[in-house]
Amino acid sequence: MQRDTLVFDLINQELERQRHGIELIASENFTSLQVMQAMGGVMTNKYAEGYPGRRYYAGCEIVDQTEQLAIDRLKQIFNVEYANVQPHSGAQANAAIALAVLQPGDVTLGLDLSMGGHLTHGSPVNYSGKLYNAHFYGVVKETGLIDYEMLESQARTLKPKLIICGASAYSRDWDYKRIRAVADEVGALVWADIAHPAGLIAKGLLNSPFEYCHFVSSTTHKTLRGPRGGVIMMGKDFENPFGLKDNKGNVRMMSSLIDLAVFPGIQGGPLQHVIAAKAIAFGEILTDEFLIYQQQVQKNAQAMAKAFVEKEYNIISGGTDNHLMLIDLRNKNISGKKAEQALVKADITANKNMVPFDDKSAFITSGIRFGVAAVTTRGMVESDMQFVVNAIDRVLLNAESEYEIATVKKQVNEFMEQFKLYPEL
Ligand code: DSN
Repeated sequence: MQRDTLVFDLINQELERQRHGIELIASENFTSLQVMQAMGGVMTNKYAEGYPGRRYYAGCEIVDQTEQLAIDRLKQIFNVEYANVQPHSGAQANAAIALAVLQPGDVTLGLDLSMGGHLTHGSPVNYSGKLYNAHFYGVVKETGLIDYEMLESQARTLKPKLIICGASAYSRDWDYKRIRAVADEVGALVWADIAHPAGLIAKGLLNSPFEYCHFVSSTTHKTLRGPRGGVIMMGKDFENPFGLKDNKGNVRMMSSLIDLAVFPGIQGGPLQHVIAAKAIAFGEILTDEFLIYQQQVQKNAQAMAKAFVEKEYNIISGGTDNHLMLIDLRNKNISGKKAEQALVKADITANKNMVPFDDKSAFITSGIRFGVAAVTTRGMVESDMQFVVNAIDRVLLNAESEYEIATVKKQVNEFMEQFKLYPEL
């Protein structure tokens, strides 16, 4: 078959874009070469509906072993009793938890998308807001911190079946114990979506949700630095308290209900090449090297936040505990959209983001979100954050000047030469 040079040329152009730019999208990272190689390998050819040892197809003896390795390593990383590594993405993991726990019309309580939450936590444009009766809590206007009092009073009034914690644009740690206390009071289950800070939690640098949250979902490609995908975990398996039944009318342990919700509930054949890559990434996470990486992520985020504050940027909540920060640009007289567009011209990639109590639409926004997981993988340390913040500041102050932006782009490309990316490719 003739090689498709058109597509491979584009893949090479993408590699060069990643090499030359400063990647600050908080949900992105760079996998190891071995993780990528597994994703491009022969396991993509295999159908394996079902679970290890219980498949609907023949010839699964080998993929059974990679999937079991991924499960065992993930359980070891977070010291949990149950793990499902089949969700194709974080959104799929979240859909499976909802399917296992909720009936259409049930009440849920999650962080508002416009306050840093996620689409799958009840947004009206998502299945989670269309199928379920979704309600929200927010952050305190003055501090930018989760409004636990609002969460508690909403929970007491609405009596949700499921309380959702976790965020896409929140830079502080969570008080899972406090959320569980009100959940127990009102008879709700608690689900933590740790897609963003999972890598920091894995290495003990942030609070662990497992003691207090019945379900935990995550993506595997953000701070966990694995392939694009999702996982579901439970610290302890338990009999489902609402007496939910499977399709044969049997009350089952939650682990069985989650397994059934992933397959056959919302997915068909698992992506065995991605599951093999997850197993490799989870092996990497178990090393001491990964602890050093996560410590550097936290140090870099704090150094970046400090440099922004020194330049009078308004970081929501005043700083960061994790790998990201959300900046309100209103005192800089530039919208999130305009900032994103100007930065990308200088080969700095970040995403516009609504800030709490934003007066602009989700397409324009008053904010921008920065994360340091990817640049830390490239090898940047605290002292490099000053260059990065100086470059961003110069672009935002001169967003209409093609000359200034071109000058910063040249500096960025020269700066990134020292941080090698996939030298083998
Ligand atoms: N889109 C991801 C993020 O950027 O945070 C969440 O799904």
